[in-house]
Amino acid sequence: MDAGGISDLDLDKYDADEQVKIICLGDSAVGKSKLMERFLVDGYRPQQLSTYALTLYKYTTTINGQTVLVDFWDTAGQERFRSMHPSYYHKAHACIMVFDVQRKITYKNLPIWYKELREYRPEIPCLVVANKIDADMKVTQKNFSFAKKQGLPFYFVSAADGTNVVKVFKDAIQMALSYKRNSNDFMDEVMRELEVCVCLKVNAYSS
Ligand SMILES: Nc1nc2c(ncn2[C@@H]2O[C@H](COP(=O)(O)OP(=O)(O)O)[C@@H](O)[C@H]2O)c(=O)[nH]1
Ligand SMILES: [Mg+2]
Repeated sequence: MDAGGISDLDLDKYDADEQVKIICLGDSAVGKSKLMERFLVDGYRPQQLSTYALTLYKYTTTINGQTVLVDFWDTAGQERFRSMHPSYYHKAHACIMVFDVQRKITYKNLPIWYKELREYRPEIPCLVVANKIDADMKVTQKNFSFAKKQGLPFYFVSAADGTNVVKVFKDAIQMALSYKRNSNDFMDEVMRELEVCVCLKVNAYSS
């Protein structure tokens, strides 16, 4: 498997028509892993990839008659350094960005995560998730303006009692799919290769 987790072998193995990669970002202990586990409860097959220090969950679902294989990528501690390895972002189609309503600092750090995300994936859909609302329902009255300012969808959730968890993940899969279908990723790659070729030619002529 390549670093993007996308391979035709996988599509065959899971008999899937399409494959998307969804990543999770946010500070340590905001509940990223719990959220994934909550969504995946029975059907998940975690795979620890030690080289990349992450856990990969494979999930299949049917959307409009098509089998979609979703690779959910979860961190394995690297987020402590407030930065992820580029391979984590590589070919991701959507991002779920999580903070903990009980710890203000995790909300304040969202712009750091968002900036890094946009350096690698300028266009992918990003969903902002306020987790642990079970601890204090009053927080849902509060105004967390980061998502609104950036024009991103926002959800109050609880991995502990399950509030909105399925909704967030289903929305993320839908957004990842429509991004993949409509994006210019493929053309971007072609253009980049062309640019490299042109550069090589220029160099060849100038020497
Ligand atoms: N009360 C409450 N605790 C949660 C919730 N989600 C996660 N936790 C707790 O927060 C801690 C960190 O969760 P974890 O999923 O490991 O966070 P990660 O580091 O972001 O992956 C654990 O002790 C969880 O039990 C939630 O929705 N409500
Ligand atoms: Mg975790």
